[in-house]
Amino acid sequence: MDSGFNNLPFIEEMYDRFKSNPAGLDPSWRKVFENLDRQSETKNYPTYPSDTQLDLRISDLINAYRTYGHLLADTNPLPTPKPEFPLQLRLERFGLSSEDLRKPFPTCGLLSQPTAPLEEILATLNIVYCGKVGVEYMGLDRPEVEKWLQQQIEPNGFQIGLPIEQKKMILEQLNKSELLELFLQMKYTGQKRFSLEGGETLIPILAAIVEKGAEDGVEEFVLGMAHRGRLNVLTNILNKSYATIFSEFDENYIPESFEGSGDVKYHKGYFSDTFSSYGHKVQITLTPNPSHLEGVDPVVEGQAFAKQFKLDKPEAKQTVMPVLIHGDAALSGQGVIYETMQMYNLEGYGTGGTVHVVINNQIGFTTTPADARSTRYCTDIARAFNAPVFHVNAEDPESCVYVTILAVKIRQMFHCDVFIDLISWRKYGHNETDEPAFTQPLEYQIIRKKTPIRELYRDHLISQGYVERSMAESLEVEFKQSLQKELTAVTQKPKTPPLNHSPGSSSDELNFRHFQTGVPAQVLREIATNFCAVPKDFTLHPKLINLIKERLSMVEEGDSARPIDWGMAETLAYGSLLWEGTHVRLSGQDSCRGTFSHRHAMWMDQKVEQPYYALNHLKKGQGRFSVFNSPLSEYAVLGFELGYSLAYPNALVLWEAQFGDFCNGAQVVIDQFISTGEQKWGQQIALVMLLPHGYEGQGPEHSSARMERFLTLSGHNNLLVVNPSTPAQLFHLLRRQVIRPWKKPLVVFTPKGLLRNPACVSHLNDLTSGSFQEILDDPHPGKKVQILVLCSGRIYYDLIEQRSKTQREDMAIIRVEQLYPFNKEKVKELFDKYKGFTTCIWAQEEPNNMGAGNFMQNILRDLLPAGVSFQFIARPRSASPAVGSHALHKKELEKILSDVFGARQPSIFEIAGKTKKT
Ligand SMILES: Cc1ncc(C[n+]2csc(CCOP(=O)(O)OP(=O)(O)O)c2C)c(N)n1
Repeated sequence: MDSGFNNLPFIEEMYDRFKSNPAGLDPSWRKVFENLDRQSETKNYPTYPSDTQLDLRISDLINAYRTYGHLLADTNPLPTPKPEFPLQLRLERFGLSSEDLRKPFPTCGLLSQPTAPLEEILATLNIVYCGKVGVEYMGLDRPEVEKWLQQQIEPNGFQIGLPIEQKKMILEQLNKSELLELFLQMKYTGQKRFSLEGGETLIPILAAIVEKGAEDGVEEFVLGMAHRGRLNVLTNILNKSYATIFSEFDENYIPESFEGSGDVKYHKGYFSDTFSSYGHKVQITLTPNPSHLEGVDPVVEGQAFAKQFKLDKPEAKQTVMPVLIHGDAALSGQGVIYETMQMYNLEGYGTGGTVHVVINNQIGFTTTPADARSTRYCTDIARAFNAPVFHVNAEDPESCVYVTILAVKIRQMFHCDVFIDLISWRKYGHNETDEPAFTQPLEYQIIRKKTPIRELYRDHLISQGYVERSMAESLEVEFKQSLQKELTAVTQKPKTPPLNHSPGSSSDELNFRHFQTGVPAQVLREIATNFCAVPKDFTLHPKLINLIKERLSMVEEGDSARPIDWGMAETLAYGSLLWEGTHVRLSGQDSCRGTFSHRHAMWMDQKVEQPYYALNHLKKGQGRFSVFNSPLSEYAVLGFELGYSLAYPNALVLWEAQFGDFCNGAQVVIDQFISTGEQKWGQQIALVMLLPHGYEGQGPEHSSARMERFLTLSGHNNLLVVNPSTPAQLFHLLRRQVIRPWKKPLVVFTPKGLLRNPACVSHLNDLTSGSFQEILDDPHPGKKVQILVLCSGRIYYDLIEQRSKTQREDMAIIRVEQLYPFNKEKVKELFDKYKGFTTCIWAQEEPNNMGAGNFMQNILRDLLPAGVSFQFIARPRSASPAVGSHALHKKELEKILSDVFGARQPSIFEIAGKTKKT
């Protein structure tokens, strides 16, 4: 940088020129002196007492520039009104005035010489902190970052004199970035692509992340981003071929098999195994994302964390780096970012820092920053997590690359998040067919006259003698020709008919194939013994001492005195999978102990408050068990666990809601990722969701996990929706999730009161053989069955209790354990078994418009033999999922039971009206 550092006569000459003819002076110098003059105008600002030491005042002045210099930085490529000179930087504040400009002052380490004229100190501060980069890094409670960054930038500002090869590389990246957009605009006019134009410097930034990251030990990058610039990133960073992108623009394009029914091209993911220019091998994953902005963020973090966990080495966090690319409006508006960042330093979730890049085009669809946020910067969330932020002018690609190098180093050295706020503009409307001048007429008058960044930079390099115009122009021509060649090849390639394959449509034979998931009694005993062995010198809570004894006796005494309860069956499911070498991870609010105190996967030493995880002490060579109390978030934590599971498909990964009712806080993850990921993106998702569900009089927000919603989302065999009613069923279900070679997301409605219901138990024998059953026949049907009651979950226990009270012999009570996919054949077999029954009831505890009833009744009505009437018995239709009063709750349950047990033979009229005609 031609700064004139340490050159007082030069600065004095510039100041004299400024005084006589400000317009004739280089703008950067003009700014320095304008600021000085404006400072001297300041009145009425508290000053330092006159006897305050000079070096203290200067040191405070320097720190003020380090802290607030960004407020004056020239980071906006669009013309903006000159900012008010910040009070924090006014000379008077430091007991100084323009009279002092030429007087020598201590430099306090800013310059190499011990003293310098005040104007030289100020010129340096302006160049470093008020140039094309504004940096926020002071006061973040990261003194080590402050010191390090000052060492990097204070000698030279944000320019490092990049080698000529690197300058040429930036030019080449800008060429590829802008010319690709121009080419697509020309060939596919009117098709949406969410052009990067105005923010093309993103490509040199991402390339620098990969280059610098690889140099600093990163082997794998996990990226998440929205639609803007995605095609550019796919091709120019992940090396997806231009030909593939062109073929996706073809109006007759039909996705190939692995992509399912597919998604729009600007949502797709990609994986690339490549080399940095220095020959470092790197893997780059761009995670597919839905339209829902920022929803992908926690998924990326979960993937990165799982990859780090798998590496199982101390430097794992340095080896895998998450990178999130945001839009400015989304970054400041979407709460999931806060939830995601809240995890950055947590043992079970922190990935060692994320590099964030903001394509800050200063608009969100048609909404201006003034309407989009209350904060000064779109990045102000960074302050909450002490993350440094570099605001950088997109029209200065070299500064952009330099801040990227610094950002990567900060992440690698200090393990924190860091933001690059790429301040840019957007060439078109929200998409290419949108008219931006409806809402931003003046801004777009300016934007339409803007010179592309590529041209600005090319001309800068030419003017500096780094490249010749003819060479630069021939590079452009060559690239355009190569794009044309690829396009011609695509259009001439004969069309192959798409494979008639839809990945979600696994056959019934596959869906209902049973896997032997039992575990030999001897192994279960060993697991229980080791699990229940309290380490020497460990002080267990007295109640847990009893619980552990009971748990051991459940397995040791076998089928005799003590049956197996829910908590033990769950523990044995995890324990047996760990025993077989599978990694098990469970996370959720208060999941270590379990909200209902049934799990106790972590014991706390009562004297020293140190945790102990017995499931990690089963045997040598076992799988690793991780259990974490999550932050109080649903959206980000479920997204995180989904990402983890995607990156670790052979592990048993479970997310638990505190109550199933709260899972709608994560509805975007459920709707946009879990239930649709396979069909849209060909993802094999093995994640398990544990959702406590059940009507026990706890009111509207502690009763329902909204089973009906999961059933509405079910289609194309995308989900397993299960409501297991016995400990053994849970045991086999969790084991099946790992043992089954193909993966589907598993939604499990889990019990609350049943955890302690003496009727809800299993026996050791139930765990030692067999498999999960989608439908459970009645173990004690009546002698002359007339009425078949089908139900799911905890109401079964109310029904059998009532049956035993009423001693009814005309009923069989069948449990639908797996609601989706529904095993019709098994139900038909039971209809045959109870041939002659006249009434079929679907009984549920949820209101009539909720629960599984509406889903089930359509299926059951189709399957029922002719002449059998059908009744749907539930709580009355309701807006709120459950009543608040316990007394009312009991009355409602009594009504359900009396309806079921008062069920009478239907009239001929009812049969004709309500059953399928044959
Ligand atoms: C969660 C969510 N809400 C609303 C939208 C609709 N939407 C699509 S783009 C957009 C504006 C995004 O602005 P910004 O984040 O600045 O990114 P840009 O498009 O400017 O790159 C909106 C509101 C969405 N996709 N996701």
